[in-house]
Amino acid sequence: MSDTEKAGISRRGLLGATATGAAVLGGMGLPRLSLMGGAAGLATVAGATAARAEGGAAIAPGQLDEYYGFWSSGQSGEMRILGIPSMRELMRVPVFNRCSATGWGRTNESRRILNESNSAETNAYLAANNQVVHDNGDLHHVHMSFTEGKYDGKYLFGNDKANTRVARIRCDVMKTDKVLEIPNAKGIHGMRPQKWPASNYLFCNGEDETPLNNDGSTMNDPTTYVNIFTAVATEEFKVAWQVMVSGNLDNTDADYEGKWAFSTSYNSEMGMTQADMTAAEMDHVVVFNIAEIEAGIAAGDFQELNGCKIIDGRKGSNKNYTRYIPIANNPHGCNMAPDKKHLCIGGKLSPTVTVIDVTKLDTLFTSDADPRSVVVAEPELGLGPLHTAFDGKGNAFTSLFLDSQVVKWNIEDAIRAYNGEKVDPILDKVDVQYQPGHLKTSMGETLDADGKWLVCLCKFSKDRFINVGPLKPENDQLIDISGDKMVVVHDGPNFAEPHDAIAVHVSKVNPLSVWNRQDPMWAETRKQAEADGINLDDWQDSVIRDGNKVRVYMSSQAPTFALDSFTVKQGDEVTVIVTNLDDIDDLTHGFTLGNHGVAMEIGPQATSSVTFVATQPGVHWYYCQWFCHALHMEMRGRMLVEPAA
Ligand code: CUK
Ligand code: CUA
Ligand code: CA
Repeated sequence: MSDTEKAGISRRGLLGATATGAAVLGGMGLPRLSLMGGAAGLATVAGATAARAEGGAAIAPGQLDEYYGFWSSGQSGEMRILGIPSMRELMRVPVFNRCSATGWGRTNESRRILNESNSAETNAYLAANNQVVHDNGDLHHVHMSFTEGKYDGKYLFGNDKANTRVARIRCDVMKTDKVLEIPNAKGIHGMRPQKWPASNYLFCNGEDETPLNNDGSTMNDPTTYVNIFTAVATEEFKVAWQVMVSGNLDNTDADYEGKWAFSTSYNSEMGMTQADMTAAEMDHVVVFNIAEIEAGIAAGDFQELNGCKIIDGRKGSNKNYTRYIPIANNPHGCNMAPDKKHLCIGGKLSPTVTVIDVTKLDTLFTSDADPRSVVVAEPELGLGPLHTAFDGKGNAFTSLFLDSQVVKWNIEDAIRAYNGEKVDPILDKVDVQYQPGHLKTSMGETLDADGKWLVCLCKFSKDRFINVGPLKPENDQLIDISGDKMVVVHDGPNFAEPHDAIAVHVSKVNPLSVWNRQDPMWAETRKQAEADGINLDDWQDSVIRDGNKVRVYMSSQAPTFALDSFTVKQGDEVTVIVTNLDDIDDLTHGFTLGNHGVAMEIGPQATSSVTFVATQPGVHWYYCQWFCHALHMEMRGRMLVEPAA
């Protein structure tokens, strides 16, 4: 038994003996505080509510937030977690991006997830361009899974408009566990989980039109172009079915009965230039009839392409799969109210929001009713209405991009006005800074909408912050909507570029603090270890040679790696597998190998691995890059690369 091994075991014994860990860690290394303790946690949440009642968004040091804010990050490709109302950024979860800190996109475990569903074309493209994964993503929308119209705290989902993918994030560990490249569609934009009875489907809009067989045989004839709406089965994370539609698809939402999905289209013209895309007076909302589509699939009324079943839901297909409701030119947002009845479509180029009564939609499938007969209100709210959010009390909040305002309006009043009564549905307007896109209310896209907070994601921060150069931050503003008047209480600068966010009450989410050793994330790695005769759950300090492949197993425990050196030969393909045997809160280690572009996070009780070819003879130090202990600087070792003969 080596000295390090002895040290490791005794240290583990010491930590294991103290269930709380905090006191021991404080004595050994850095002082650590547990702020999450049951009674203390509840007290601080109550404190946050008190602060709001006083009209401020301030959360004092040591106080906890009442809501998780799950933020998209647009072209940054990640998901971010903020606290609401403090607007403090708490965590970044890499999804479609590569991450220097955690090794997402570099570790074997993350590459398996990122590449699992790649098409043959994507793999050929990556190989030809010396890429192992796509380096970017454009994550516009984050939504949580539902059970019976309420958040169930199980998964979060995100879209990648850039590379036609969707991803699933596990809420127990806040890590991405599935990435799916969607065949046949192009540019997944709008994305929503089904709300009722549960999120069995994830609905995904293909925004960009292409020929269905996009192999170059026809390119310049837009009449051969189609757009594809996809339902992904959320547990298997595979395409369940697809629908071919007329016009492109922008944003989407689902109802509270599990009957419908809806998508806005700004290019019903199938224009290939901006002038052509805005030429028609009316575009449309597509209504998808879920039961009819499922029946059509079961009856075999589909064509199969790239492993997906595609139903024809285009205009004039004379089937009951879809209906098209005309909406003024170039609509954008698509938001279902928690009253279970009203769907709000943002007019964008029209100053109106169109309100559709979804309980009337059956008539469009069972009679020749005018598709516009389901429109029950169309209030004129201001310039550039994009997205709408709800307070659960019958009021709606719409972002006005061109007016740089949020408008609060009452849905029932808008319906009365549409029916000719003299009533102004607009209750309040507040200036925001500047040009807002999405806005989200606390719990507002669920039956638990509580009308406390509104987050308004402004596309520009114009004059709000000191100048940081030509590239400016966006501005996520927090608005108190608990009273009659909306009050802007916080400016939150943010990096490129949140499109959407959700505010989820802390009672709905309960992440782990320590990984489960049997987590499926590293099941493949565990299989290899078993084949190599290694027990990943115990202290490991083994180097296994398998031809020119070398597998280096080392566990870690603050502040040591099981191996303080290992030797390989120049040209070897080396896989380093690190298991963090520390099993206490917040004790993450890392593994960074100097001059090799290799770094990864290894959370408490996690296993991570990374593979590289050792091309450079000589001495190379590796170290733990997560400050974990008073002796963290000393948590390092050497890789010795013997020159090739
Ligand atoms: S979209 Cu960006 S502001 Cu992608 Cu939901 Cu409307
Ligand atoms: Cu382990 Cu720093
Ligand atoms: Ca249009």
